[in-house]
Amino acid sequence: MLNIVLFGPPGSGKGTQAEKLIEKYNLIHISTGDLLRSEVAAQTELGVKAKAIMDRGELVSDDIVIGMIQNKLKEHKGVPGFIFDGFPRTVEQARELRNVLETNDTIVSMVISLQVERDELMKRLLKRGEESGRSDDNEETISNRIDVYQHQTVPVTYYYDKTNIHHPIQGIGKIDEIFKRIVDVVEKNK
Ligand code: B4P
Repeated sequence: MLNIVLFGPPGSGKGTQAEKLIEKYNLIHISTGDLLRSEVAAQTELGVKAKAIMDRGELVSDDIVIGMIQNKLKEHKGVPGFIFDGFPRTVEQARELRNVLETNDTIVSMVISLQVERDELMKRLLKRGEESGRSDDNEETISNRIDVYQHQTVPVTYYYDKTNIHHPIQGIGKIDEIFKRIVDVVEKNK
């Protein structure tokens, strides 16, 4: 199986590049952000709780997110692989991902980490906020999301640095150029 973790700060292009990768490699897309937003839209008990957390730019609890991942993996047996977009975001989530994949006799094949600096992230997400009206794409929440990323999510890179599957990629430039950089890494390492 080809299991790719797409990693990077909010607004680094994970969702954008995931769409292109699933088409090229026929993978199943698992975006924890999208899964949480559908719970919010359906106004489930989980969605109501998650919305308040997401609107502050904080992370939803590991238990909830890991449960969602386990359900998705169960739904899709015998597929060529998965793209994990926005997951793992904590070291605990990274450990659990490893365990749950191991139970399914597979592993994370590679972690592709998009590198984009803070000013560019702010610019992109403020623009998306104007266009999509996403309630967490406002200046205060974006700034907190980036801080949360620095404190809680960057340690995940140290976790993967101990392996040889972590590939940092320059995430600034045209979307197709960045996609080409990612495909080069996937082709060399799959
Ligand atoms: P996510 O939905 O994962 O949101 P995100 O980090 O903003 O990334 P996204 O994929 O949407 O943006 P992208 O970079 O593609 O998370 C939202 C919230 O859900 C979190 O804050 C948290 O509360 C919760 N959550 C999600 N997963 C969780 C987890 N595992 N644990 C706990 N909580 C969790 O794109 C951004 C914009 O940039 C787009 O408008 C795009 O068009 C543009 N763009 C992309 N590439 C570009 C380029 N090269 N140049 C210019 N613009 C570009």
